[in-house]
Amino acid sequence: MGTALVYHEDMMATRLLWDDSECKIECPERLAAALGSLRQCGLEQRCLHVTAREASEAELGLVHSPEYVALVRGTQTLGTEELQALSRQYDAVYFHPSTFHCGRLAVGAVLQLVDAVLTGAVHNGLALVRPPGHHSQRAAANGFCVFNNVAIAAEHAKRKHGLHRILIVDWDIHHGQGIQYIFEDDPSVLYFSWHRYEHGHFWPFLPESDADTVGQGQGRGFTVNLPWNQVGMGNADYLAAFLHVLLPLASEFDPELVLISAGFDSAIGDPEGQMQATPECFGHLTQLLQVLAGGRICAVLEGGYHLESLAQSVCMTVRALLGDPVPVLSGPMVPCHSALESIQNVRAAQAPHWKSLRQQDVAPVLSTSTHSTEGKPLSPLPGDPICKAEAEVASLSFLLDQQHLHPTPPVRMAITLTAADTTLALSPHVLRQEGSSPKWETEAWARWAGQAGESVMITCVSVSVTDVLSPGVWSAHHRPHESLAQDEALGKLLYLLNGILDGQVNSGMAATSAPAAAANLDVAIQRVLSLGAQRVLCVVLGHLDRPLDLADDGRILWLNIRGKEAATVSMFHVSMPLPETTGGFQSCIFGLVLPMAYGFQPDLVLVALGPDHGLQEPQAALLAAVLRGPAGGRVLALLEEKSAPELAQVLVRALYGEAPPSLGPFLAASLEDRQALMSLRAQLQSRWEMLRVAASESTEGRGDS
Ligand code: Q9C
Ligand code: ZN
Repeated sequence: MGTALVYHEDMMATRLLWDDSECKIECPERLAAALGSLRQCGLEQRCLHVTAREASEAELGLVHSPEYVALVRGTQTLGTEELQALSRQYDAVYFHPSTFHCGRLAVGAVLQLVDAVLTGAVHNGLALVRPPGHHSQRAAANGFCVFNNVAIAAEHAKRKHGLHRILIVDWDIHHGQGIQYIFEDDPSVLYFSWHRYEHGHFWPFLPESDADTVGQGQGRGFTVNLPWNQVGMGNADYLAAFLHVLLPLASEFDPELVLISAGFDSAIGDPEGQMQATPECFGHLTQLLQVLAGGRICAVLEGGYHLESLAQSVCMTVRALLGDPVPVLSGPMVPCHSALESIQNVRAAQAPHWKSLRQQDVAPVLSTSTHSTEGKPLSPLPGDPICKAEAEVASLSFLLDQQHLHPTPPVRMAITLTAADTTLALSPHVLRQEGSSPKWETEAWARWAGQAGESVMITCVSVSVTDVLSPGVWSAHHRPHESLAQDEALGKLLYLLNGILDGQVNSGMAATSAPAAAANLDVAIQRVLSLGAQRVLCVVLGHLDRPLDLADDGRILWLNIRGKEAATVSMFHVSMPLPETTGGFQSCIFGLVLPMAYGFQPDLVLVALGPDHGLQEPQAALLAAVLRGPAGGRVLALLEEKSAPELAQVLVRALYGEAPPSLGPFLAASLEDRQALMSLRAQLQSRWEMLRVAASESTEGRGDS
């Protein structure tokens, strides 16, 4: 099991044979650049290679008319003049004598990828293909596209594999109107596309690309268009679109397969898109999609015309597919006014068709005053920690710079376990950490936890990470399973924290005894701060008290998912009830936890499961999986040693990068859970702008991000 890379070098053959400034950007070097970068990053070598085959004409016929297929077949023997004359019959298309061969290879590549994923040969994969497909229609080439690779794949998944629900995510910067037309009345295919639109002034200039086109007949609500009306959309805008539009609908739809029309002309530097999203963004988008369909994702190249940006974005996508951590998202996590208007409009247009939107605070179209006045923030802002981080020379920035040079830690996941947890089956890639911090240090921290004595803490902060962690100490040897003393568990926890902040280990899970859980969390927070972390996100489930002496200075964002009621103690101390239904849980995660987590841009995420955490295993897995995003995968989970081994198992798998299991059938959120989310959003969105789902006066006039 792994990630498939489907490709055939023949797909470099098709190219423009005459002068055409519009078409010349769709060139063979695109594939060479993407493949070259994958090799250079060592990613290509980690994929399972599948050589593309030519699709049969019957397979092309799943979507295209026989006459159109025959016409394209006929181009193989045409001369340049005739090819050019035929190309002029279509909008932004060129034919080459190899077009039919390449087009069949492109379709065949995607079919092989779908077969590999749906037979369980691989988890997921990427097809690097030319020509692209999403503009192609039943009987027409369009926008560099000849055959509709992704649409044929969806039809194939229905017919050959009996699938009933397929999600197509089209993150290319152009509207895939071809896919939209093919499935507009089909409720078994949910088509989501964002695209540069500029109120209809951008190619392909179609009114049906706007947010109010939602599909027809049985397919109403299964076409989702998010038009961008300005250029310059960036990471925060794309992330907001996923969190507030795509993910709620897609979770409710509950797809069996996700197809990505993966065009990278939506990335920074692209001459067509003129957008600002950085390559990492596509890794994060991929990671988020992995919570759907059990991680069965087939990504298919569409556009992308800035060779370096394309190549880097492809690498980030493949890293996420492989389960590697993705580098943190850069830039201000504030969606721009125009993006929020678009998000607001598509939510309003789709609300009649989706429970997950209907039950939320969907503002009316083009409302300019949606900012709620109920529930004002209870405390003033304690200074913007993000600006502070930029101004200070943090000791952690040195560590993080080092990690930039070696972005993937040698150990992806390490766990400290006690005798109680021996039933946990370990992947060969998950390390059972035997190392412990020095006895004197552990004892000092244990004393500190007992007394909260500051003098002890000062002694400890002078210890450098390298003193504590020497290379080669991470070993997979099993030790005799005697029960661990509390100090020993703390020593291991400290050692693991050092490993994570030092870049040796990406994520970890530490066992703690129930009585020591709160104290250990307290020590972990102080230790991370003493090592120079600027921001630590604590996601606490169940009853675990927030340390009384913890300063509310913006360095800790404390999210307690357990509270009897939704409460904003401060902008950095929030409590919310654990929703009762799948739909309620999903909107809590996508609509509240993730927007705040990404907006905070933490150096580390601590997840602590206290007593009565109330999480079912699939919920715990989803939470752990998505919390890998905001801090580049640096997550430490604290688990009570008496926890069910099944819970430990799903957490390890999720933190390791495996796709979480499905939450089960969608059940709409209760009225109470809906109201809790709305009230928290209203109280928090002035500070946490990623929570916004609608444009408001306070962001009006803000330029491109
Ligand atoms: N400056 C794909 O990305 N030209 N096709 C638009 C606007 C056509 C794009 C001109 C762009 C086709 C797959
Ligand atoms: Zn495109």
